[in-house]
Amino acid sequence: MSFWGQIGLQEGTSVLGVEIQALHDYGMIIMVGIFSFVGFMLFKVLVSKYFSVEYLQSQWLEVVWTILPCGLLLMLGLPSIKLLYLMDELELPEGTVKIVGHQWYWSYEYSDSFGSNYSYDSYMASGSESSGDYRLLEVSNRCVVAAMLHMRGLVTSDDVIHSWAIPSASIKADAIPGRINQIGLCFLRSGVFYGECSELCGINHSFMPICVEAVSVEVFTMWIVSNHESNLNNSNSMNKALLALSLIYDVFSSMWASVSSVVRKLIYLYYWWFKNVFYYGLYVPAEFCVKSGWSLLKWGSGMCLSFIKWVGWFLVSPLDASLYAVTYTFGQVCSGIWYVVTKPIEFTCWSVKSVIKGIRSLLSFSVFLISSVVSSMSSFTDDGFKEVVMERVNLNTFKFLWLLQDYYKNRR
Ligand SMILES: [Cu+2]
Repeated sequence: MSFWGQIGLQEGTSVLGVEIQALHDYGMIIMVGIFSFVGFMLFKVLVSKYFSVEYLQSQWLEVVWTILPCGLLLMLGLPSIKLLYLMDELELPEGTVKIVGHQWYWSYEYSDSFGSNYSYDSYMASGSESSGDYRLLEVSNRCVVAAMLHMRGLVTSDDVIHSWAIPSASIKADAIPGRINQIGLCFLRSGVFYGECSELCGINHSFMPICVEAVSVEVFTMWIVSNHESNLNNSNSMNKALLALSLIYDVFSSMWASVSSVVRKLIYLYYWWFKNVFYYGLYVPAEFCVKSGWSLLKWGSGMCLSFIKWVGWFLVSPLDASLYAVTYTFGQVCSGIWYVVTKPIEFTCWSVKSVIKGIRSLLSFSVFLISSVVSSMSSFTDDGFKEVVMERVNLNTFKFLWLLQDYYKNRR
């Protein structure tokens, strides 16, 4: 949460929050640089006494001061666009929290893969200042999520437009009646994070705070399971079996998805290897060598054989053989001329084709280069951090699924 006298943003508490705040710092560095440079030049122009009546144009300078701002704009815009898309990218979340805005409180529902239909309302806690809590920020029931687990929030509203926001996690989603907005909830650590309704929704807009409590996966699972227990006490056994079945189906479908993606990648890798290394690197040159060698051999032996034959013929009837030799040579010369005339056209066609091919590969290479630059620029956290986060999220996912599975196994 924010404190008195705080100038910068709140410290990032979610995976994307860290990236987004780093993007802010990165943008600020570039913009401070631009402001300093432009300010310095302006100051220089105002106080400078140097001038030249002959220095009227410079093409190169114009090219530079067109390209340079374009590059700067790309450097500012591309990481931002990439992060924007990453924020909407939510593939196979482990759990879902439905967040519904009301006039003037929030309600949270946990009914996705947990097998429970648990929901509760979250009002602003009254008299929070006297109990030592944060004024106008503490709530009666907090939204509980698991830290370092891939979760999602579905935000909607019951009446007017509200907005569910946690500034430290860089989350803000409008709660619109009749629409569902999706947000990723992957907090980096356990803790309590505060926010407020961020869309003017009526007279008590200021008094519907948001309070998220991120806990460890073990605690979260225990909490979900205990809610499920209390829920099940009111439902029949048929329901229980259905819920267990749906859970098992979820586990198997996610396992199947990961296995099939790995197999797909392996097949693609094999195809790529076969096509590029085996086919172009080994097969095509070998085929060329064998084919051309064979045809050269055939041609050479054919020529030798016909020459020996011709010599025999010449000894028998020199006139006929000489006449044949002259016509044969003439035919060869004509075909040579034909070859010389048509070959340049063929060569031109071939070179045009190759140039087009070259341009195409150059374009695809530049697209590849730009995309790799974008992907390297949009990630501000180092690879070590990302690896740790991935490892922890994977571990927590397994832990979560295992705990739930264990629970259902013991229940049967
Ligand atoms: Cu509001």
